[in-house]
Amino acid sequence: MKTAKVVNSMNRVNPMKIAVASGDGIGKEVIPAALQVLDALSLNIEKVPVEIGYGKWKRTGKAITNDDLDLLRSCDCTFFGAITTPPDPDYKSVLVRIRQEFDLYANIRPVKGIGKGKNINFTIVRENTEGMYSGIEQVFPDAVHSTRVITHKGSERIAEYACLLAREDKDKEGDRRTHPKRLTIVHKANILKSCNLFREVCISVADKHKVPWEDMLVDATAHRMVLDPERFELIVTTNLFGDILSDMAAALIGGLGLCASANIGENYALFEPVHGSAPDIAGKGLANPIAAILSLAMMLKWYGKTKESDAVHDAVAHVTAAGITTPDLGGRCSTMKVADAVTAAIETR
Ligand code: GGG
Repeated sequence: MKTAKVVNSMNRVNPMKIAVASGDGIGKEVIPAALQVLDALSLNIEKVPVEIGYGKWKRTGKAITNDDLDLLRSCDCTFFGAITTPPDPDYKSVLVRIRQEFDLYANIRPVKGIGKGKNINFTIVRENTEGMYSGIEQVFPDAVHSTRVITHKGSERIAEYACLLAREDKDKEGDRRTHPKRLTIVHKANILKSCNLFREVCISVADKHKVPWEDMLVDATAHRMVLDPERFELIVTTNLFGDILSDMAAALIGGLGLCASANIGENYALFEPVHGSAPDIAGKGLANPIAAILSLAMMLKWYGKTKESDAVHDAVAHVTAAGITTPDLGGRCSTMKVADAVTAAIETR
């Protein structure tokens, strides 16, 4: 089996080319804010705008087209904002479609407190292409069957990715990591046979890589994450469980406005804030741009620009510590004021 790379190591000759899909609602505010931060790094990056989402659906009847997918494909990766779900019974999630089309099987969601919950620091590795989001659904007159698909291959490659992450990065004291992180394998194997397969495959991959592991039922994980979130280092889990646990984890560190994510495949990746389009605050300059800015940092790291990625992280930590925050974190600053402060911190450092 081909092993995934934590950092993209494709040998590229041309400058980096990214598709920029702001999407809907606050996506249209946080993505330009993050791009301003990107510009401050003076990198040679081509940006290709791609319109997808509810706005496009209202205008054209389609939220995403094959031409849009080709445009995304013509770039190294996609920087994505947020999407509103159109009121259409036949609608298929744009994000699920992109994840499946590009086989973006690993959804990486770091949970790191930078103000509230500052000792919380773990990563959720969520399987991203199967599970409850397999897209296999049968609608009967009085019932709907949604098929949960867990495969050996899908479980093996997400476990392999998690084991790579277990040895990556620095430890809590900022030193080079000598011991791998402890992997928590989250499942519901006492009830679901599909979870039994997931659990067994994850254990055998962790043993192969000598990564210390524990396994935990998803309900117990939710309970312990609220009581003692600092105990977690790295979680690997299935699609729906990872979706739910990561939103809960976000609440422990100050909210979705801080949570970045990467959707990684063998040859392509998409980076996006975990939050949605938040129509209630859209257009008011209230949206927190930090999740989008940290997603940008994940993109730079994936591309191999580690120094620039670290600079973005440092600037965000500096600005947040200075109390320059949007109202969701108790501040009074607008989206662009926070982005301006992060830009200035990068320029002066
Ligand atoms: N940035 C994540 C996001 O936009 N989430 C909203 C979402 O999941 N929408 C469902 C869809 O893909 O239509």
